[in-house]
Amino acid sequence: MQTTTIKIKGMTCMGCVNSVKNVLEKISGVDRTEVSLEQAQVTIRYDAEETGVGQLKQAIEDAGFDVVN
Ligand SMILES: [Cu+2]
Repeated sequence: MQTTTIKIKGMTCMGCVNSVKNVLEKISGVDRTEVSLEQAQVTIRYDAEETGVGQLKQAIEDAGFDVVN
């Protein structure tokens, strides 16, 4: 398992937090996500053989948010 932290722009409420969580947890290989509204970021634990940072970032952007890093 691998862990990455991605900075996100555009989350304003718990609804946004849940949206980000939901899209990420639908990706196969994603084990656990922890979204922080205050820190505007998500920490994702994932299986690097099934998914990667590119796909994770894409899913966040597809959900309507901006990836900062
Ligand atoms: Cu919101």
